[in-house]
Amino acid sequence: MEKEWELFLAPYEQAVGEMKVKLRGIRKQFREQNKHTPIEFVTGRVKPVDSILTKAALRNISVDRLEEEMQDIAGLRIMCQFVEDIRQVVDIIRNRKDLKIIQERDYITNKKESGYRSYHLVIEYPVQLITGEKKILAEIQIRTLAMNFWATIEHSLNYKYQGAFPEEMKERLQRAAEAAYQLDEEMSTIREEIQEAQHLFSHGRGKSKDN
Ligand code: 0O2
Repeated sequence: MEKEWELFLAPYEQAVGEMKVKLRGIRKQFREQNKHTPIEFVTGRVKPVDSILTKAALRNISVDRLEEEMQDIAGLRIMCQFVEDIRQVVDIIRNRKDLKIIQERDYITNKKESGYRSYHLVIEYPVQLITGEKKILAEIQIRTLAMNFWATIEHSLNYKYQGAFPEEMKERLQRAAEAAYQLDEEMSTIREEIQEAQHLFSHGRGKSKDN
């Protein structure tokens, strides 16, 4: 990678690293207190340079306006077991003092035409550099395991078809999204029983390992 890009992306790398630790820390606290954790697992990435350039061209964002106009150069993803957990995670993030929520996009109540469902937060996050503080934008996507399964599959197919899905594939994906939604609904109805079983299970065999 060119030195200039490396320097530009360094604060984003730092932010993603710090946020992963912090979000995983939330999960750890729930586990230590033997409570159901609304966070199943966390991933994070800095958008690759070629994806940044493709998206910038697509959205007419000039390269010297990336900091202000591209909100997902730093991206975090939080996976939850149940739809109800998503609300709890959003509330926890809202109450944090180390970041500021700039925008919320609720693609759960208002799913995208593709069938995509997730809750998006755009945040402003301050990183401490040797030159002082720098506030950067980051996007946090919060979704259930079922929503993540769908989005991951759809994303790889999207890559193959470059967004131009044949009609039949589009319909199949929409049906699969509906099935994922039904799965989330079913799991929600038996949530209390599942959580009770998980509680007993984790007590019986000691704490599960972290990822
Ligand atoms: P990548 O490869 O994940 O980084 P807009 O699309 O105009 O509504 P914007 O600014 O793109 O708005 O933000 P949005 O929609 O809140 O978030 C975009 C990101 O959400 C995408 O990033 C995806 O990660 C995810 N996403 C949005 N729609 C879909 C979808 O239909 N399918 C899947 N699989 N993911 C989706 P990027 O940059 O597109 O890609």
